[in-house]
Amino acid sequence: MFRNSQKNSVSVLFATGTVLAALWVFLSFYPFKKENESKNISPTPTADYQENTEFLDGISPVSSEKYSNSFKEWCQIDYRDLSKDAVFSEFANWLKQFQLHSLDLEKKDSGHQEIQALVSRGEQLALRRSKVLQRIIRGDPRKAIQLALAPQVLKTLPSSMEKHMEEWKSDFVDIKAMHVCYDPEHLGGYMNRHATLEDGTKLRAWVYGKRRNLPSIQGLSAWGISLGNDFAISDHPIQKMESDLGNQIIFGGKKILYSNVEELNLFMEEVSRAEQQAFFRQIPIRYPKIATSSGLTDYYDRKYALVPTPSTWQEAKSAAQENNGTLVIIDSAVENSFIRSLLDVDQVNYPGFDESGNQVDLVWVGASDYEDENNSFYEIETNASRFIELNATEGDWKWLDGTDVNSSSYKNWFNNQEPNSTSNVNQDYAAMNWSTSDGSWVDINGSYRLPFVIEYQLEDEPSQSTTTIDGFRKVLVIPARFEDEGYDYSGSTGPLVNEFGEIIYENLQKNSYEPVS
Ligand SMILES: [Ca+2]
Ligand SMILES: [Ca+2]
Ligand SMILES: [Ca+2]
Repeated sequence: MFRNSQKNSVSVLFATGTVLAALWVFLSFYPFKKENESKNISPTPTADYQENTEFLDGISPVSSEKYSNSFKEWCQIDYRDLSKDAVFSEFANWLKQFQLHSLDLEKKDSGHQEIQALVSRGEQLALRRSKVLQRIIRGDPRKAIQLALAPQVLKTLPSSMEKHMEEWKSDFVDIKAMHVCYDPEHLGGYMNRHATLEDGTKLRAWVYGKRRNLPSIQGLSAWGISLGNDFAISDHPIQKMESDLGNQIIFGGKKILYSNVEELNLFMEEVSRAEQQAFFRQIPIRYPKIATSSGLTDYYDRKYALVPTPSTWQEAKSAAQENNGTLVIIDSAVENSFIRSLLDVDQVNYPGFDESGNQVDLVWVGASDYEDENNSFYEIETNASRFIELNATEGDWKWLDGTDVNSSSYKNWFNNQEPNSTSNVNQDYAAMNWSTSDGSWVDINGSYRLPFVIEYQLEDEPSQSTTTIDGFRKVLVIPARFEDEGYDYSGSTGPLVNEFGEIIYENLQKNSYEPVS
């Protein structure tokens, strides 16, 4: 019996060994086949362009030896820095030359030999550069965005180079993320992402930083550069711009003006909150919607109203309700400094008065610890008001939407001294002291007469601005385009076109683009 079972064990071992050997043979060849199939980029960069081209189109001996067994898809994390590749400095030198000559270009015959040579060298460099840049997009999208030429420079290049140059994109995209890579060297695996743009274009998406774990999501604000089918997406939804026209951002492909840093910060916070909510609930992102022709100032003018009329807290609460808003509910430091900035700008116009009629630097906000306090709270989802019993008790403060002030992640009572109504039990209403640098809060008697701030929940689609200028509606689109054209083509008589190359506002342009002679 013992002998037999030993013999059986030997047979089993032998059989297992055979299977394992077969498996080993299979695995040794299988990945080679897969890697040959893929046109992906070698993880081993070299400064030499010729070698790089080989890598692009096939599989280098180094990469096959080192990586053949590890994965079937080229992985981002195997990338090594290519940003110092000689082609970038060569291209920069060429660009300098080109810019020097471009002034002469129009004067000279386009068949001029010198110019032809310059352009043809530019085309060759652009092709070389595009192959390296495409690999950087895949390996280090952040660096790729940094290396990209500014849009105004790209526009000046000869059209024959266009197909080799990166393109700036800003849009709301749908992301599909798929897990594709498991292997011992990449334990976390590897995500393959595609972005579908609003016009239906589908691009391979490359992410980094705060968006390195970007999941499938609809309606993501994305900007960055694309080259071929690759799209390097910035890890921030908002693209800041330097512009002669003032403070400007690009969001979802639209230029938006803003007046001060408080507006921008609050918008950035609302945007990131919208993303977090969508990621968490796995629903399409619902960003605050900004009409094309209106800036952030317009948007926040509709979202918050500062009412200067000195009013008791009850009067202020009722006025807000009557307007389908609520006395402002402050749930972050950014919102708090925005509200403070509303008063800061023009302090003298917003006086408040205490019980004895002395002037004070206070503004009502929507919080109370009075136990009979309630609110009728307008909800945008139902387009109806909801009655809320705040259930506050002395010292247990509630915002007018029913949330608890003291257990909120943000609160800003003055210097640990407020609220201090234990000895003065009738201090049951909150106000911001806007003369303090951080806009801290105090509790006071509701009979103070103060200015107040109403907060509205905005509709998804804002009412469009119908301002009429010279008989044209929403003509504000035009100045934004003028900036584009004027910046790059001063003196150009070219027509103003939309993104499809169609001439727009023809009547207006006749006057605007008449060449000055
Ligand atoms: Ca609020
Ligand atoms: Ca109190
Ligand atoms: Ca107090």
